[in-house]
Amino acid sequence: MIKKYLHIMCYVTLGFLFVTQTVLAESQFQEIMKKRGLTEEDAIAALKVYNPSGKHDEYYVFVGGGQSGQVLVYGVPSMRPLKYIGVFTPEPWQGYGFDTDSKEVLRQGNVRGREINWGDTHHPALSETDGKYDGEYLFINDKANTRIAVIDLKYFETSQIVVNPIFKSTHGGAFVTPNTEYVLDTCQYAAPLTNDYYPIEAYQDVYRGGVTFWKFDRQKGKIQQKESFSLEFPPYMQDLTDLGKGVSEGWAFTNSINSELYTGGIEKGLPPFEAGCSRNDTDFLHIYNWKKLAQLAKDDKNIKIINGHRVIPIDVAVKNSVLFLVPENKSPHGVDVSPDGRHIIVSGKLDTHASVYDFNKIMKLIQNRDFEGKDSYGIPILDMKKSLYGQVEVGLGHLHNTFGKEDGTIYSSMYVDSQVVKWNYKELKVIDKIGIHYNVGHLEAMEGKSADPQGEYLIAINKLAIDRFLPVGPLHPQNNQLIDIGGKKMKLLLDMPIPLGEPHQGASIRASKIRPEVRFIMGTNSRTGKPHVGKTLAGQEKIERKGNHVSIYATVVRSHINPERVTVNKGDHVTMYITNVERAQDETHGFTIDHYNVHTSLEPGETTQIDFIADIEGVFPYYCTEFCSALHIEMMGYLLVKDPNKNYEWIQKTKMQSLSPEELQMEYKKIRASNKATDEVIQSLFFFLEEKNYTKYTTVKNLVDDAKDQYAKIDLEREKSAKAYQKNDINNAILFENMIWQYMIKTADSAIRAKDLLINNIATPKSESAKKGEIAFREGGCSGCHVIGKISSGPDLIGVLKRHRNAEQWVAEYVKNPQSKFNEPFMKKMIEFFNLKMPNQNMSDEEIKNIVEYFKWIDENADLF
Ligand code: CUK
Ligand code: CUA
Repeated sequence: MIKKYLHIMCYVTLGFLFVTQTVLAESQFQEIMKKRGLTEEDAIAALKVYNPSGKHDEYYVFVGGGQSGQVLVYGVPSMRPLKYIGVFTPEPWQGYGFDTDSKEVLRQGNVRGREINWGDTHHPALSETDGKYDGEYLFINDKANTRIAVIDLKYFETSQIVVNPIFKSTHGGAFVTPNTEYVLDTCQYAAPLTNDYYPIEAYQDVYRGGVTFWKFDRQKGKIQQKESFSLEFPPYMQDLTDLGKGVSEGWAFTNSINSELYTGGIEKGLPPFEAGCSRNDTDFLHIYNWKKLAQLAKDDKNIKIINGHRVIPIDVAVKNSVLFLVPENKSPHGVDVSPDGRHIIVSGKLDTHASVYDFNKIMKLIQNRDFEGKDSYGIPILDMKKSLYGQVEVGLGHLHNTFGKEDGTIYSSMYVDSQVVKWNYKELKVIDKIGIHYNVGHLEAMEGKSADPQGEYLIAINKLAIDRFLPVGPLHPQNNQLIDIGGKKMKLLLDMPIPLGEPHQGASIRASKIRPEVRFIMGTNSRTGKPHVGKTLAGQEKIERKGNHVSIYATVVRSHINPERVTVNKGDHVTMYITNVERAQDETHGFTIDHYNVHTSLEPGETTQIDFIADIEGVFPYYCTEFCSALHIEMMGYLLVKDPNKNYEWIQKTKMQSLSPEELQMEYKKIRASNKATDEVIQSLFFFLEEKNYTKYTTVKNLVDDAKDQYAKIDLEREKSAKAYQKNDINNAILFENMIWQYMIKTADSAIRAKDLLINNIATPKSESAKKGEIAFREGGCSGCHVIGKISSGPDLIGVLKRHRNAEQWVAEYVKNPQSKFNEPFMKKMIEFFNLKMPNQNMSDEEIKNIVEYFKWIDENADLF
């Protein structure tokens, strides 16, 4: 088996098959497997998930971060984490909750005036177009504090938080309608919809559940609270929801766990809540038409206003035939509508059967008004048997479902059995089962809850990790497991520990559908996407005082903060606007003022605002918190807070040594000369790039733009330097020249990267052998003396294959045994010229062969170096 596999590997990766190589690779494989105690299956799993450096994943996965109140983003199949997005919880790396703009978003989540700084994030939902994921927005709920957040996937940042105006607990969110008109969130633990007190005895009469329809405006990227509304439900304790699509578009389905209307009372000696609410054999699946409800909600006569929010009462919904119930097996959890919209699958935590409802049957019963009866709130109840398509015995503790690529395929999680079960909801039969470690909750096949499931991989989002990872104390990480579902049998590929909260649902999307920005338009407020009021360009920096309010308009760029000294009075309100005037990709700066609990992350082009009262006196360094450049540590300044009523006195004691005028002149000349030389290098880089039409290659062009941005800053420094020189202020002239040099280095840095990339773009492709040869050349010691395109401690190697007769063989022999050629007349001259003899690098024949291939590639592309 492994032999066959390795042969295939060699075909794929090398493109050809040398017996010797196979044997070599095979023995290496086996050696590694033996050393690490891996089986063949392990090795295959590793190959399926491994991404070599630089290779991207095929899918993004967003998972609710649980008690971290965040959203975790990782890639599949590698399972490498990419980001934790701060949502309901302050997140210092992103400055979230530590700068004024992000605080504004976070504080939208205050509940009844109270600051809340955490969340319990469960269900991320991607925005949809025709029931398919479009990659524009992500929504996430907070179960603990009844909130929904909007994340703009242009920036991967939270842009809005809304608080539910009537529910005291929600869980069934976020779920979106097939074109993202509404984001649904259902009540979980029933309570009065007003904010008043009612005794628990009033549960049946006054406590209520319901569902909130948050209106989403895609153009604005915001939930419109005024256009949102809710539908009242009995206090059945609604749980999860799914939206109809295809044939069932316009309808929604929400299950519930407490048809008993039980309210616990363990402290009074009554049976606990869990016993009372699972007494009945069935609970209720709520079936309602959101399209018609949205129409009804527009008319004032159909609604009541509670806490300023439009609510459709149960009786109005019943009268208009838009709300029905159907029994479902007791204590259900997930409800999922099939990709074509016809089948509705309900999981039963306490039942080994999964129930498949038939939307067509449900509609027929509704049309014929064929009801089994009414509940105590007057809602018509459909007959369960007549609504069912069928039931399948899947296992114990069935929680959630996700759909596969092939028609009828569904994957379900069995919490108690610790299994993922693959079955067919059309043929009503189980196909395959796989063990999970341990106790799986949600599961997500790629785009598995959309109208367009992709199959391939599945993630089991588990509740317990137990012994899977290195122990880190009694609180264990969570375990997300990657499963290959591309073949006949499911195969476990990889475990990923999640170290920050217990994730619930995951939502995955093909990577090609996500199109994030790499930089902001200069001066953007990332939380609004609009120009920031404090946008400041280089040269516009200033400090303004109005009464006791000091506004600082600052810029940051490699590697300085402008201004570098700010003095304020104790008690001043300080507003600092900071713009990152970089345009280079990934040139983020961070900013903090020590001891003032402020921090922000500034991505290229971004402006953010920081506000604080300078209420403690003293000297407070501020600095850049992101290692942005070689002189990052130097990127700092001082906030000086003085008490205006005090006199500060000190006598200067230290006398600095200074340079003589002659020494100053010498230093000035030196830096000027070095700037001139550096500039020549830059000009030659620009010349090369222009000549090779760099604008044709987007990434190269971005880099050259970055380089030119830096270069453009030099003119101003030159002026300053010249002015200082004229005034005979040589000291400062030198410092300005130094600044010029800094900008030149930054220019050269980007331009060299651009040149390398351009060469890669336009050079003929390297053969596998040449690629290996390049590695051998770099790592084997050759590059210590030889630089391609330049004479350095050794000769330039462009054309080395033309310098000798029978050159390939000659070079091979020479590398193998340099000594053997030292007596050839040409070599004697070379040794004399460089005053060096090439050492034996002990290259293998294979490596030498590859190096010769690399030299051939160099000659083919000689004009590029
Ligand atoms: S609930 Cu967590 S395992 Cu909030 Cu979706 Cu089922
Ligand atoms: Cu900017 Cu470090």
